[in-house]
Amino acid sequence: MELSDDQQRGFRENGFLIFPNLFGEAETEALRADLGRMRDIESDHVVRERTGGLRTVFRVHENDGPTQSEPFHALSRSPRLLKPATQVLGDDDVYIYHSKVNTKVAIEGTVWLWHQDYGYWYWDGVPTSNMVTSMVLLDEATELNGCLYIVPGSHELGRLEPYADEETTSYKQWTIERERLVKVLKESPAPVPIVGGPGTAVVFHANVLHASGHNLSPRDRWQVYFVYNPVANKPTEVVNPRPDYVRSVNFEPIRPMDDGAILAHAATSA
Ligand SMILES: O=C(O)CCC(=O)C(=O)O
Repeated sequence: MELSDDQQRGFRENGFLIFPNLFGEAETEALRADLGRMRDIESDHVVRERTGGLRTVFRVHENDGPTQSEPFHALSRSPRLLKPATQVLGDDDVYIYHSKVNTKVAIEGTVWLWHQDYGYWYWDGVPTSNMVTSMVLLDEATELNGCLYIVPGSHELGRLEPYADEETTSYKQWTIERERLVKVLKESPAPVPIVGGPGTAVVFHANVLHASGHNLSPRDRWQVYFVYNPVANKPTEVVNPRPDYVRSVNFEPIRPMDDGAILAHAATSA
């Protein structure tokens, strides 16, 4: 799937692109079914809310480890995600830096504070912000169920220094000091809600400011995220690196799989 010149310009200007219904119903159902299998796994790869509901399952893009998944492995290498990502990165040799499913469960699912991903990936030793995240909605995302919000053009702000918030939720989050955030948000275009049906996807730059609210609805909001990083931009060594399940050390460039691979692998893993 080649991006048009208009789409490429849109990405450069806004820092993100939305692809409505990029994946079909059978594909998102197969992915959801496999996530159902993973939800009871006890591992540091799996994070729960303080109330016990599932929050995040990390490292779903590999074929090994406690959260391995054939359908998610195939999705991460789908030409529909990989081609746009490599196009906007300007590099065909990319590896997967990080992946996760955020299952913001009905009523319990909590906030993701405003942040830029490169804010803390910089501390992982990644030299530049030339990285992108591709996110796919696995069920319907609405404003009520805590959809993602993206601030258009915020990648142009460069990296805003974050701090760690260890209070707000069960998971340590990097966010931006309140006064600075208020100023940036007042001076920026209104945040865009990433809403839509299952299979809708978005690709966004690592310096894009984004966040999401609490799930106030009676329905879960499941979304999967894959971060693509050029091999040429792999991290330098840092003291106390974060674990591999959040910052992969598999720097092997990935190659696109067949476009039918999600369904083919769902059938074999069923
Ligand atoms: O799933 C969400 O609502 C936001 C997740 C997010 O921003 C992140 O993991 O960096």
